[in-house]
Amino acid sequence: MTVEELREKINYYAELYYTKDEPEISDFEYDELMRELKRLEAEDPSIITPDSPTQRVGGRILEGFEEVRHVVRMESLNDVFSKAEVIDFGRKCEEAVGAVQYVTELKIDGLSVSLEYENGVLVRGSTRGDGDVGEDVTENIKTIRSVPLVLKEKIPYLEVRGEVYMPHRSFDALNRIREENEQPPFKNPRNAAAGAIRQLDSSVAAERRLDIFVFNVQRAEGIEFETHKESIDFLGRVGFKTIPIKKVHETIEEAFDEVLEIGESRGELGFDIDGAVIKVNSLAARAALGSTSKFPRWAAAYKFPPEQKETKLRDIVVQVGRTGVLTPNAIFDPIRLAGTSVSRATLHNMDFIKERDIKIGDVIVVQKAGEIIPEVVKALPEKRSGGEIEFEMPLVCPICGAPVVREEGEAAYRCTGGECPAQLARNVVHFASKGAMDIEGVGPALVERLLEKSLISSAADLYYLKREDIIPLDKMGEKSADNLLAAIEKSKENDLSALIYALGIRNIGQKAGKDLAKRFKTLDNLIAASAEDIAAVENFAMISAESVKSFFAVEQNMDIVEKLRQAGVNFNSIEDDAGDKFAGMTFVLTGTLPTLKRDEAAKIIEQNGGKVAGSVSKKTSFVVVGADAGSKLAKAEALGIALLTEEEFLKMAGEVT
Ligand code: 3BD
Repeated sequence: MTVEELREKINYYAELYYTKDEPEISDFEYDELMRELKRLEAEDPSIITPDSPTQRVGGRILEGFEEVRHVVRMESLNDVFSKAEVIDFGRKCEEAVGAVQYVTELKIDGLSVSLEYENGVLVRGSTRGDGDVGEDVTENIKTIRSVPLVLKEKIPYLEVRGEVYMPHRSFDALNRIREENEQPPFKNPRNAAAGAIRQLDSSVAAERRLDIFVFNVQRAEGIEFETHKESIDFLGRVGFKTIPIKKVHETIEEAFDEVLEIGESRGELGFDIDGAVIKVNSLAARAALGSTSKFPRWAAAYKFPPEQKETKLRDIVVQVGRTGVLTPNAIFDPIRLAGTSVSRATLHNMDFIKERDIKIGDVIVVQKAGEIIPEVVKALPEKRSGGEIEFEMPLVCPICGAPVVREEGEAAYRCTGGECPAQLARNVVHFASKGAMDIEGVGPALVERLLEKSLISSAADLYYLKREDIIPLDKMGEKSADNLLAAIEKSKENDLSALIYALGIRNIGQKAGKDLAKRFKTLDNLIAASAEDIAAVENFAMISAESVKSFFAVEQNMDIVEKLRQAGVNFNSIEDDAGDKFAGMTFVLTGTLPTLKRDEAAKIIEQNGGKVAGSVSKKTSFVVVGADAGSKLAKAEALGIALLTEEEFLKMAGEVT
């Protein structure tokens, strides 16, 4: 088989799998073919073609996105919320242009993009932006397997519009991985898709497994259509995955019936829709109807009301969050909403329960709106039998037994226990977080497990963990245990500023940690300092100074300090503070520097009292330019900002002579 034949074969199976959803060979067989193609292309890169399926894995890393001016404006949609409004929409169309036919489409809950093809080759993919100007996200668009890189019919020019979305399967897989890596999960597929399409590193976008439905021809040269359906059929023929058009309707009522059918099926689609769109089919009628300043008069989007169901509230349980706040949660008989089973929802706080007059035993209405998270809408008091029980906040914390208080003017009830396990977890996570002791691998999940097994009772105990303690923790292999111990060990050498911040003293953030370390040089000096000494530090308020004093006045906190000292944690200021050469100056780094890594250059700037910014503006003092610099360099040149090579920069900093 020649490379061309192999490529054709893969593209054929890929289209069946990704675009038509009718796989003909197993994943294994497909992977085999891909591996072979990759091998051949690696041997001789000159044979790589733009439509090679190997070109979808991403890898290019951009500095930013270029602007794209949309030649044909990416219009909005007119939202309607009731059958009456839909009928009214139809009446207006027909009053203006006479009888028309309608089509009904799913309204995919994703983000709108434009795809442009020259002579059948994908040349650009861009976001909608404000409708006139979007961003060039071609590299990320190419990673979407159902986007054809080359069309089956090579017309001179074609621009189509589609909706990029994340299928439930991709979303679930992504959040599972994020959870394993102790990253916060995405709230819903839409947010996850939006995050993926704006990745500067396209290999990240490739992993997110986005998909697309195409729904409109924006511009075409070399072909003409009479109806929307015809244009969509054409798009399907040349290789796009299109929103299916089931039927052409003769009346608006009939079109609305299909809207309701779509509403019924929304739980079974495998992706989120937030409504249905009704469009006039004839393109001549569309042209005659035209657009308002915002949206076309020939289309209407019907938004589905959130799905609601009744169930019985069995119990209200209280959760203690990491900040000590008590949150009541509703536990109810499981119901299916928007495709998943739910039996639990937050009741937020006591005010929420009082305002809605919710009692344990009530029949309640639960809904899932745009967000994936279910919420309790109301109770139905007319369905009470008399045995319902009023909920009361516990007077003591269900976790540690310390008194619970409600502070004046606050909705929240809070646990006062300084050593409440719920707060302890938060303190340890903070201690190990980035900017604090920066111990990789110590996140909420691990800390919870360590606390559960009583392996730690404070952050300082992290330094006393033994290999044999942590290997048995689930999901922890020998390798990860060793990595964890190495990360903990390494953190002992951190600068005093990180340690001060890591202690979690009220009102003492990262900046305050740095200022205190600079002024007092050792932790013992800081402990011995008076509130006045501390308040004399530049930018320091008395209240922060008092927080420091009261922190070290608590016996348990001093125990932690002693444990840290015993473990060999560094208590001294070691950040060599090169001076204030760059005081008041803002630097922007762009491109690849010959010897310095980005964070190394940033460190030099900060140690000299300067600031590092992410983008060039009039306030930028210098731009340090490396190889392959992109838009930032152009902007600096346009604004007349001084440019530096790495060498010039190092000279300025006094690092070289
Ligand atoms: C869909 C406009 C027209 C071509 C303008 C009639 C508003 C998002 O599945 N048709 C669809 C879908 C969206 C559409 C049109 N047909 N516009 C359509 C759409 N089947 N989601 N949209 N959009 C796309 C938007 N996006 C961001 C900000 C404001 N508006």
